[in-house]
Amino acid sequence: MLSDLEVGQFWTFGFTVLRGCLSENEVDRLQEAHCRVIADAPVYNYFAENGTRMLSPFVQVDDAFADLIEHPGVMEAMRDIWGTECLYIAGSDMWANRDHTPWHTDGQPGRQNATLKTAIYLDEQSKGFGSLNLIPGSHHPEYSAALFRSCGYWDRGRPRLRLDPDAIPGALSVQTYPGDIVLWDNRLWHSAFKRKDGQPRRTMFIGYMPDPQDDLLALKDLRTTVETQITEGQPCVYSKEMMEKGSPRREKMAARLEELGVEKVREL
Ligand SMILES: O=C(O)CCC(=O)C(=O)O
Repeated sequence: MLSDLEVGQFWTFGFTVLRGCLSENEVDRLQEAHCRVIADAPVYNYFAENGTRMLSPFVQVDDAFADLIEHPGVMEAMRDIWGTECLYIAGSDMWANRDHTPWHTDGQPGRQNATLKTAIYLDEQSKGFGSLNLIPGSHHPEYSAALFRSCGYWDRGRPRLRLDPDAIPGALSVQTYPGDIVLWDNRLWHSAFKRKDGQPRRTMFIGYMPDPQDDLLALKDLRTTVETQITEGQPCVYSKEMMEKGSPRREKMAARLEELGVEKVREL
């Protein structure tokens, strides 16, 4: 359970690190599955042609990945922070990343509603070795918009910063070890750079939104966010197999999405 101070820090700074959230067995299982699956994942040449591989969505490919969605440690932390359940929004991506990911925020700078990501790493990550870099507090809409208006530009429709990537005031490199999970509001401005040892960043990201309850604007945002993830490659939030193999927690989350009027939650 997160302490009151940890919850307060999340609201203030926009992230928390769940240390040792995954057991050694869970990490081993993920490493094995990642190794097996990433070798055949599509090459992703968005930034450069250097062999980055990325699979999105990835959770349906192996039970080890799908089990991350409702991991009890993650669910509990989100509940501690929001006072309500958080819901999987069908966004997931897995990488062997050999590129710099420049400073950016996910979506429009200054947006109001939070979306969350868990970041799961298979190696130790630190400054110079592929860590997630964050500007603490930059998820607050006014801060985010001010940063972009004063120091930003659009790159092929995506918001970036014109600042020296290595010298942004207040930026933090989040050191993690296998088993740690970073839970963060992905309105935060963030980046990650190549590892100095030439190895790829072996990472997995999964997206959530807090249950909107009776907030009609948040509800519309949730529906739109999930529906934009539904494509030919992912016709439903949960595949038939995922529903068959999932725990009661998965059934509960799927049923709640349906209750909220989200379409194409499960394969019939
Ligand atoms: O490349 C990375 O590791 C950072 C990931 C990221 O930017 C994102 O998930 O939006």
